Amino acid sequence: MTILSILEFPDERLRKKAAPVEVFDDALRRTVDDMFETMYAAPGVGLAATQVNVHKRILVIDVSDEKNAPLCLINPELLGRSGNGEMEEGCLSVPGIFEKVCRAESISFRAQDRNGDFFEMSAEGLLAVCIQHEMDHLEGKLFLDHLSALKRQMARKKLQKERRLREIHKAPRAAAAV
Ligand code: GNR
Ligand code: NI
Repeated sequence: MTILSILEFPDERLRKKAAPVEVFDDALRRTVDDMFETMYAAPGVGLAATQVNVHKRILVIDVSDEKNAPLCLINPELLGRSGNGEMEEGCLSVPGIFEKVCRAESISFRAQDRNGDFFEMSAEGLLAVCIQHEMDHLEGKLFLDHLSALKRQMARKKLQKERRLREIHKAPRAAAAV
C-alpha cells in the first residue's frame, strides 16, 4: 500500500468533476486501499479520490473513534435529506482552517462497494456531514464554498500566510541538499 499525496487549495485540480467508476477491478481496489492508508495516516475521517488527484467517484470514510469502521462508497447518490444542522468542518486539502458549515442533518444514499455491489444506507451526525463533505469534493466543491465571502477571504489569507512561512522554513534545507 502507498500513502498518496493530498492536493491543497487553491490547486485547480480540486475543482475537477469526478467521473463514475465503471470497472471494478484489482486496480480500483488498490486505489481504495491506498486511499484508506492515506486517510488514516493524515489523519482524517474521510477522503475523496479528487483529493489524491484521482478523478473518479470514490470515497473512503471512517468516523469511528477506534478507526475500525471503514466505509467505502463508489458512485454515491443521495436519495433523501432532512433537517439542517451546523458543524465545524475541516479539510485535509485546506489545512488549518476550521469553520461551521450548514448541511442536512440526516441523509440516505445509495452507493456501490469495492466489488460493484449496490447498497443503501442512512446516516446522521458526523457521518452524514462527512459524506456530504466528501460528495462535494467529487463535484469539485470545497467546504470553503459554503462560507460567506468574508470568511472565505479570511481563510485564503491565512492559508497564504502559512504557505509563505512553510516556504521560508523549507528554503535553507533545500539549499543545503544541493
Ligand atoms: O478529516 C476530516 N474531518 C472533517 C471534520 C468535519 C467535517 C468534515 C471532515 S472531512 C475531513 C477530511 C477531508 O478533508 N475529507 O475530504
Ligand atoms: Ni475535504
